[in-house]
Amino acid sequence: MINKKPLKSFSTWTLVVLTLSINSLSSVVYATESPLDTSKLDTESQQKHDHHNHSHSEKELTEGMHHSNMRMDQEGMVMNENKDQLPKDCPKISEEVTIDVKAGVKYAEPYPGTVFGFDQHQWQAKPCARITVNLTNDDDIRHQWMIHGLPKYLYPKGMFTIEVNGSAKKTAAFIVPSSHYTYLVHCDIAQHTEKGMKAQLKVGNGRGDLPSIPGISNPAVPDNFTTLR
Ligand SMILES: [Cu+2]
Repeated sequence: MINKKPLKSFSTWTLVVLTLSINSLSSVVYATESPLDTSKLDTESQQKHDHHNHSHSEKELTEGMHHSNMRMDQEGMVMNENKDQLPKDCPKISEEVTIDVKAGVKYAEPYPGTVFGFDQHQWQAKPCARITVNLTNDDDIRHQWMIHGLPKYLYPKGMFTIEVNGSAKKTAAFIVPSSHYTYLVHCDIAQHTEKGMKAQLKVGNGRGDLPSIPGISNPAVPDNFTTLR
């Protein structure tokens, strides 16, 4: 009995220690392997997910370029550029016109009541001219040179747009049709049109002046600061 008891207690102790060791060992193994496995899986699935998203956005971008004729990068965006498709009423390109235009708050200074501006507010071109626009943005915000009223079979929604994000320059070209017309040019960022970023492109004889072009025409609805008495 005396011999057996220590043996029994020893064996019980050994069993406890063994069990504890196995438990802690397995939990160590579990603790080291399990999170590794999980993180590995997470990373893999994340990579797959990222890859999926990446290819998806690339596809969307390509589709966008195809459908709306848009190219974009970190510096900005060009929509509906047309360097070579002649409008159907134009037998050939009549002349090459280059418009170097600057955009920024400093160009609003000569025009009271405006905040944003272009350095020029009017341009001239012959019917069927190819016009290359170099838009330089001197501000740290977005500005656009957006023209409306072009033939919709060449320019979706009748628009051609250059947008520059912050201080940079972007170039793109378009071809005007044969009609004599005055086209509206503006920056469509909220409040910029209203606060001075409005201009006109006259093709041929044009069709009069558009209202509220800084330095060119009076506003359609003038500001009235008369105090009510
Ligand atoms: Cu703007």
